[in-house]
Amino acid sequence: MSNWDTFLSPYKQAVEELKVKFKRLRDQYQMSSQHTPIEFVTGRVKPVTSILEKAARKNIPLDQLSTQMQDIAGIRIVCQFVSDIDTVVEMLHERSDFIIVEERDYIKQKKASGYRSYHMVVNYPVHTIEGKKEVLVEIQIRTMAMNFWATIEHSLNYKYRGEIPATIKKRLQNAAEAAFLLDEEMSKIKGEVREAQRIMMKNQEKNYRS
Ligand code: 0O2
Repeated sequence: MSNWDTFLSPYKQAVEELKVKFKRLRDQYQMSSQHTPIEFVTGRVKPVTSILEKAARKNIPLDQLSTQMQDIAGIRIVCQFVSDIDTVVEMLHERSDFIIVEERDYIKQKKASGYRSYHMVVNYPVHTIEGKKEVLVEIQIRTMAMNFWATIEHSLNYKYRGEIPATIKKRLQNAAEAAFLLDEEMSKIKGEVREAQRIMMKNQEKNYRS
């Protein structure tokens, strides 16, 4: 690849634009005092070293990165409850600013590692001085519990270069089960939690007005 900055520029633009759009949705829910299915949104462009490592691991020729590597641009939408993930997925299905090309439900079908998350790959058009360019963006939708587990597991994987010792792997699987149970328990008191958050939000508004 002769110029990574040029290649990655539309991906950066896609991440910036989608972050703004999804954060705005969260703000709109908050303004209307409704429960927001979006707790927070993050995004990143895959670092060049990770792109090269993944391309080598998956045998992807560098001139086919734009069609064969789906997560060069990544957006993460983190929710409070598992049911919020369904709401977000439905919302994304309704949008007309991108085309969904693939969906992977690692919540119904968790990975062997214990990883749970909903992945949606979309074809997103960015408008540049050279015209319209479509890029693939991977949107990961997960709960805070799923995110906590994935973040920890990701750093351990990094530390052990993908070869996590068996004892730690076992503990991670236990932790994945605990995160699953946490999501289940929270779902059972979802109504209570939402009501409490609604009251808190109303009080905050009152404090601002007085
Ligand atoms: P990053 O940016 O460091 O997070 P593969 O890369 O082979 O696992 P594939 O087929 O490209 O997977 O697509 P997949 O699994 O739908 O998405 C890959 C991304 O999902 C990973 O990106 C992670 O962000 C996340 N992910 C998938 N499996 C796991 C897992 O077992 N543990 C954790 N912590 N995250 C996972 P990268 O490439 O790791 O990059």
